[in-house]
Amino acid sequence: MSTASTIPNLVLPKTQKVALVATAGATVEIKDHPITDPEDLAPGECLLKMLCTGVCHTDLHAALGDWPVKPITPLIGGHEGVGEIIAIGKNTTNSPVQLGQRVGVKWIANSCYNCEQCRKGYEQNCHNVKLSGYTIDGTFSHYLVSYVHSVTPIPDGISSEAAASILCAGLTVYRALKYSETTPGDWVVIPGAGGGLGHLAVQYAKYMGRRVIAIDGGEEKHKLVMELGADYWIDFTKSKDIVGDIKKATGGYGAHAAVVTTASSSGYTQAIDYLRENGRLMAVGLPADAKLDASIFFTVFKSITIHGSYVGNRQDAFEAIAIAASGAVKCRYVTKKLSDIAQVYDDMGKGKIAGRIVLSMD
Ligand code: 8ID
Ligand code: ZN
Repeated sequence: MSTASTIPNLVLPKTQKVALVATAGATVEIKDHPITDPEDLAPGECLLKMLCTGVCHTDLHAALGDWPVKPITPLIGGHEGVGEIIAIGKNTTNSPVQLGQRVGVKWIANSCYNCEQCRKGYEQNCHNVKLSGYTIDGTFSHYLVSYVHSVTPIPDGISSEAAASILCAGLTVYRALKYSETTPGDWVVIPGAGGGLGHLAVQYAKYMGRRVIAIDGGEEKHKLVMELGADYWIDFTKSKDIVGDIKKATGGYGAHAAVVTTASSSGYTQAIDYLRENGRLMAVGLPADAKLDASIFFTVFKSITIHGSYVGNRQDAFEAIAIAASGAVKCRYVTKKLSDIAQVYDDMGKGKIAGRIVLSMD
């Protein structure tokens, strides 16, 4: 009989604190929760001692239960966390990660790697997918079960706090830019540029040599995106003509791509109008219950592509983390405690957060 392997002298407390939402729309609360016994880990599973986790707007959608696909309840949210592997399930073979290693947990907690979508590299669209903090327990916890074949190794040279939000926000916008079919010098519009995803999108886009038109609201976000290298700023709360502003910035032709990272449908408005011919609308932000209002005539007439871009696969995560670890992309975050989460959700719902909030598990 084989047993689980653990780090030396592992002693686990009886319970842990987690941030839990009892039913959709209920206030998030800090509760005691059991910790999985390493002997109960299935082959391929590992137990992580969490170090920190980012808070994504998706976690707020999950807590509110406002999407057409519903999360489990009671829900432990969170899907951009970094932890240390403290146990690996018995009979686990060919583990690419080791005890004591620092790894990241993504929204895509695990894929089967055998279905048609996985075989094609679309692990995020796996028919048997497990979603962190949505269909299984997430990173708003001190101890978490994860999967050795799906976690993302965190390289030395990047802190856990700096790496956390790359695992969702960074990876997602990195992939959207990768598939935007733009080339260096091309103009990319980023509605939501001052938010968690958006401020990383500005940086990945600049790293890839694109010119960036950042759209968001308020002076704090204006200052942030200009510091991060945006070439042009539009305040959506003030502009009377966003299409006109974008045409002006791009010599009259419009932008080559838009990576829409807002949580509100208003960020999608007019994208078809401000893209130039053969432009790409990369749909990333996930407003609840909204329809994309696009002119069919101009979508066809201008040969526009509308591309839904959903997080990314393991390779996208490796690439996004490697770029961040090189120092080229830096998450702008403020560190808070897990117990601050209700306030974080409140601020997020009001659009008050520039960059990201990362919760420390200390
Ligand atoms: O795989 C995916 N596609 C994916 C992955 C992760 C997150 C999608 N998301 C989704 C989230 O569920 C959410 O709907 O992306 C959206 C943005 O997530 P976030 O970056 O974590 O949210 P945020 O930090 O609140 O930033 C949103 C920004 O949008 C601005 C806000 O001011 C904020 O800075 N904004 C809004 I609300 N309306 C805007 C508008 N009309 C706008 N900016 C420009 N124009
Ligand atoms: Zn996310």
